[in-house]
Amino acid sequence: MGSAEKFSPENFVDYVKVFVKGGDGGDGAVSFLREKFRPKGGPDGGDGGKGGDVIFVASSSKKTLLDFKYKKHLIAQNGERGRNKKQKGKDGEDLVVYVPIGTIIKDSETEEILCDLDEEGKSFVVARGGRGGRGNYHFVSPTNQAPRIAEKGQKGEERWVILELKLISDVGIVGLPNAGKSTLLSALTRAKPRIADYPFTTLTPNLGVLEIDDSRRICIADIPGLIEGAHKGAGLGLKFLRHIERTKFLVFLVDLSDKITPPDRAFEILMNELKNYSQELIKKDFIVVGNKIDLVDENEVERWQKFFTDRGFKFIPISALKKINIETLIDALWNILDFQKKAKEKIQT
Ligand SMILES: Nc1nc2c(ncn2[C@@H]2O[C@H](COP(=O)(O)OP(=O)(O)OP(=O)(O)O)[C@@H](O)[C@H]2O)c(=O)[nH]1
Ligand SMILES: [Mg+2]
Repeated sequence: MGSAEKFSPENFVDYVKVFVKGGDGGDGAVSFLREKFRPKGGPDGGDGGKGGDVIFVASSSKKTLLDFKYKKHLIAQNGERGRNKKQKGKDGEDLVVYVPIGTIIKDSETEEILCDLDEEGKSFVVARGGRGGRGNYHFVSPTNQAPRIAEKGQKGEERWVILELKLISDVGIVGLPNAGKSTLLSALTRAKPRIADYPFTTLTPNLGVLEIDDSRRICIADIPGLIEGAHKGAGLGLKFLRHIERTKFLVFLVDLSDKITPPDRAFEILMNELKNYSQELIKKDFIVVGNKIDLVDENEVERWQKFFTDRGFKFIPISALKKINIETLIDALWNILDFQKKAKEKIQT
């Protein structure tokens, strides 16, 4: 999976409102057979074609909803009208629209979730095309052998819908700016996010896949740094938290070498910001990972180890840059996912 960072922030579109309309059905035709020796031939007006559907399909080839920033009207083709000799009009073509995996489609008025396109290839007909009208030959009756009526095509369905992208990943990394989230993502996966020693290097979420072996893969999301007051819009705000809503658990990454915002304070800020975004987020399982152990002495690491474990949290000290203790972290990530999976299976059986 590539990094989404090649997109500039304006291009990382994860929320749009679009108008969808199925094609109108074609009208049925009014027509009469005209032949040389049968001046009064019967009615032969064909049926109208069906209007095309608008269909959303989840595809890994799409990373954002950018396509819809400027193209907000998605309208399928109309069916053609019926013709003489009982010929049916051509059906309108379906409009197939590709969206990133993880796109949720909501009715814009009720906000009701219509569909969650959370898997490659999953599709949803969001607006059906109208039926074609019947041609006049259907309306022959004992009292009317030459009907001059035909049915109108049915209008295609239309509505405004909201497309909301919520990335699908197993683990979400949250931390203050500069904690080393992107460095950790690049240590664990083949993703190549931008890394630098200034805050807000990451402006859009990055995804990477940790391949432990052929049968064990973990999808990890690195999101932009959070700061105190993010819920009031400080920094990049909290909007990117939507991309960790669907993760199975969180990694709180704290910088053990940070003297200005020490790990306990960093942890408190992160918890508080998450809580302000949604109560659901803080119900997720999490572990605390202490980064940059290469910059602090052992006593300091032990002190933080004790601090977090005393509070009942799992704590793993690492250096993302120097790749120290990364294997331990990978084992922990896998074990938690495995444990969650088994617990879930137990509930279901
Ligand atoms: N010494 C040391 N430096 C590290 C370590 N991990 C990350 N860094 C450095 O810390 C700085 C910030 O790293 P990033 O990975 O960009 O941090 P981030 O959390 O993604 O930052 P934002 O995207 O701005 O939120 C970079 O200069 C990294 O090289 C580490 O384990 N040890
Ligand atoms: Mg980053």
